[in-house]
Amino acid sequence: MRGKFITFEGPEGGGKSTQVQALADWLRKQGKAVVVTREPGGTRLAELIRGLVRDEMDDPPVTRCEVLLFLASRAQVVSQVIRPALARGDWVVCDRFADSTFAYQGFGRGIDVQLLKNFNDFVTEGLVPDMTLLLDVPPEVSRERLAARQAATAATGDRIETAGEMFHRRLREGFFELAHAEPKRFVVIDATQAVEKVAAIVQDAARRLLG
Ligand code: Z5A
Repeated sequence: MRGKFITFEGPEGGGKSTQVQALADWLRKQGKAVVVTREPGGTRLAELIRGLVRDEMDDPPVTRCEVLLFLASRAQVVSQVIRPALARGDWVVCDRFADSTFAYQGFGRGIDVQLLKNFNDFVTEGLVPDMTLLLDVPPEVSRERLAARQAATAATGDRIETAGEMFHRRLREGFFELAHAEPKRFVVIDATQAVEKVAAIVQDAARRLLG
């Protein structure tokens, strides 16, 4: 029997990486084999692409190039990691997927969302998550969390994190619009709550897939 495919989405600093690990641990306790992956990334080539889209460089990718890099990464991880895992019956938990392209490159950067959906269908061959957990935080909370993390790790914000305020507002609205259009797939979670509270809501949602 095919496994289930769960994605986490939302603005930066919403706690996706934290909740991906917590959900994977919980699913394993329920007896599921779980594969954790992320976008961009998840295979050797896709991780190289991740470096390219996140780096500060003298000649950063133009928007159309950025779209194609994210899609190229997705083609790799879908065919080499996600589809084989689902075919084995494993559950796949993925940190970002196609909705990030629609929100960031579509609503954020202004590329036609329908065009992005067509490209996305090409690279995923129609693969759609069984459930998408949208961890919503307003831009102020996102900024505070990233600043705290940067202070703790001496890291600097990447090219997308440092995009302007309006960009971050548009992409948050974009995520809401995507969720509104597919209420059966999306679960929208107020991710300003404590980590444990968010994890409990995520588990309740996943219980529905466990049947
Ligand atoms: N991107 C795109 O443009 N198009 C695409 O198609 C795709 C992606 C697939 C990926 O970067 C970038 O690529 C991303 C979108 C773009 N844009 N940026 N920038 P990434 O994967 O490195 O970054 P991210 O996905 O935005 O994740 P993040 O910044 O690491 O945040 P997060 O994973 O959502 O949160 P976290 O790492 O779990 O937590 C962040 C901090 O907050 C950390 O210190 C936690 O301890 C803390 N935290 C977490 N939860 C809480 C709660 N509940 N309360 C308080 N503090 C918390």
